[in-house]
Amino acid sequence: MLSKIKDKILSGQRLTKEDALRLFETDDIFTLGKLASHAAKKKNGNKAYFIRNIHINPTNICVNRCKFCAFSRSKGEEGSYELSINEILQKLSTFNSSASGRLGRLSTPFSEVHITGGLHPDWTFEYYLEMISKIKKTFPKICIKAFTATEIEYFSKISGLSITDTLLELKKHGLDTMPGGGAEIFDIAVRNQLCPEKLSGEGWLTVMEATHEAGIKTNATMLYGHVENYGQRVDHLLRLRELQDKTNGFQAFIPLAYHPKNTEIGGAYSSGIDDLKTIAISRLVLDNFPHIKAYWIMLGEKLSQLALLFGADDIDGTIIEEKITHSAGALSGNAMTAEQLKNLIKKAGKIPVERDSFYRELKVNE
Ligand code: V47
Repeated sequence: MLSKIKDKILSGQRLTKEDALRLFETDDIFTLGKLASHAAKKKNGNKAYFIRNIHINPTNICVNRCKFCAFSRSKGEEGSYELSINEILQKLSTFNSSASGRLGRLSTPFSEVHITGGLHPDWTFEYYLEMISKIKKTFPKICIKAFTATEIEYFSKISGLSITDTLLELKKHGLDTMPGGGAEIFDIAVRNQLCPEKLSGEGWLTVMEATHEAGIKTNATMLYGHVENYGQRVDHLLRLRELQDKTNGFQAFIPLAYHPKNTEIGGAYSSGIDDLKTIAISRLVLDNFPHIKAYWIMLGEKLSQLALLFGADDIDGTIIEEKITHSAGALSGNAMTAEQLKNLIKKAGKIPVERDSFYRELKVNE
């Protein structure tokens, strides 16, 4: 019975760790969906957001070898790649031009480029600064959402700058916002099992705190469905909620469904019920996050549409080229047009709102 939790939600009270655990253990998915929808409506009405964006992964060469990652390669390994700055600019201009864009007129122009990649052993911090400043110079209207907290910590190491100075340099060269990747699961035992070389959970939170203090908005993620238990998911959510109380710098939370193909830990895809549950509970627990994103690349086009009825108010964007999830056996496509995204949202009974990287509304399709 969820009646006590239901009363709390309807009266706007904050959920506890025990409440969150209880919600993960319930089979009453319809009640969960209704409650999360109620919470989502209180925040964003009947609106669901999307963005015209493109993902770019400058390299898959990485000094870390996270056991859930099928994308990374060592230097010189078969399948490793590095993009030059000119190649990145070329990709952006190809996809940004309505004449030659793979998806034609409907997908252009982009308002955001999302950039993340491996921790390259040889690239310098100056190379990354040059990368974003050249992108900004060539495409001044495109917001640059780039680099995870893990990359920021790596840049700080290779440059010898403090985390804050690293962030301020990036900001000066054109960084607008940051994605939420690299969070995985904060719990130390799980992290040691999955990615022992990676920045710790505390480290990730510390970098995000500094990022928010530097005036840069970010997202947050949680990779679920591998070896973690519900308690460790709840711990992750509560740690994010605590930091958001302090900084208010997170824009969206994105639960990332683990994909098992070509990874060292293997295992199975998450179930649709677990995906919907995790979206709904995220919406209910993270009462201080403005947005919950159903990332259609990982959930699939159809389940992300359904997630809009389970507390999500954002389905990400056009994407165009996705490598991280597709290396691990994504079942979704690589790109959707703005028209397709709008259609998914409309058919879920929501109002499609095209947004920019800061959730400023560019076009509301009543
Ligand atoms: O940090 C890696 C995850 C993340 C796998 O902020 C995997 O708007 C599933 O963070 N199965 C990168 N997930 C993606 C990411 C992201 C995506 C979309 C939007 C935003 C945003 C952020 O992907 C990594 C890692 O947590 N990941 N391998 C895998 N096998």
